[in-house]
Amino acid sequence: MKKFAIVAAGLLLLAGCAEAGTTGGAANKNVVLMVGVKGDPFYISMECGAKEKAKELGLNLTVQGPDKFDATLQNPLIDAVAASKPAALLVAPNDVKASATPLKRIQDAGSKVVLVDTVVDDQNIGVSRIATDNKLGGAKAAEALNTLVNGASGKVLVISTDPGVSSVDARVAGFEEAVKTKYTNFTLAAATQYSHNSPQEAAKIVQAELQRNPDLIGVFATNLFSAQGTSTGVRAAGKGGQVKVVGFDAGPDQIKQLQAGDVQALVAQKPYDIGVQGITQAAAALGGTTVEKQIATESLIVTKDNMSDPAVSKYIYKSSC
Ligand code: T6T
Repeated sequence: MKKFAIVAAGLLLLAGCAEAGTTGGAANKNVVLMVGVKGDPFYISMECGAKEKAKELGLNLTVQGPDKFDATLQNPLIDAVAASKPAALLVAPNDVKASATPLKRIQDAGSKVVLVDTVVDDQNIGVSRIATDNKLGGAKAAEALNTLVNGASGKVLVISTDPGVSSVDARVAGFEEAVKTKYTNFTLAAATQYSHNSPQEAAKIVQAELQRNPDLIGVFATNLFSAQGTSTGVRAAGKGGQVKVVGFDAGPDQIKQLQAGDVQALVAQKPYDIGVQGITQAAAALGGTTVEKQIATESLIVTKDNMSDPAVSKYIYKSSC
């Protein structure tokens, strides 16, 4: 019995080595998480989940990311990671098209690629794709905005980051579709405006739009930085609380803005869960077990009323693990 247990443990150990791939006979347990941009509480929270799971599975995780959400900055980092031949790469690509080439290169070189948060158009890239159901999140934002204005008719505006970012593009699509089909009381004041992920730019955009359309009743800002800037801009224009703001994400500063009444609803994602799933799927790919091709994670609406509920507050993003 004891002998059998020792043999079984030995086999498990070998299976463990095979799981993480091998380089030069030694087990390669190196996994890299390439985030969309450094210092963003969304990605920090994802990193926390990934770290926790990697520790549990005995994988070595390192985290990298560009200083700006920009494929011309992220792509060379992906190539540099490829040179270190990690067993797996978890990556939030900066652009649906421009990120594809370096990702194909690292995948062809043998690293398992798992897309987290954002994707590329090329369906051959990535053994698994894990992201919030962003289209649904956009529809939830439209519903929240409609609730905030009590179903009133009026002009609304969408402020996003950059076209070509899969996550925010899907949120815009979900919001616009909901406006077209369900919340027909809303009229889009203008085409979607792009802040290039800069809060300052988002603040400028909304202030300029309020000059052009003083009767604007609401704004949907599609991610953390555009939402922070939009809320600041609405307040600076003297319309805080009057023009309703719904923002995506739930960073610590966004929660302060919710408390202050500068934003009325947030669509919080579950980045920690995305990180856990990212590592889980990478380990499955390395171990040759079943990999889930596509995983859609949930989002929830956070307001001043529910933000202190532990079932909600546990999803507020972290600025460190
Ligand atoms: O909204 C998240 C992420 O989902 C998106 O892809 C990029 O922006 C954030 O990181 C928030 O800043």
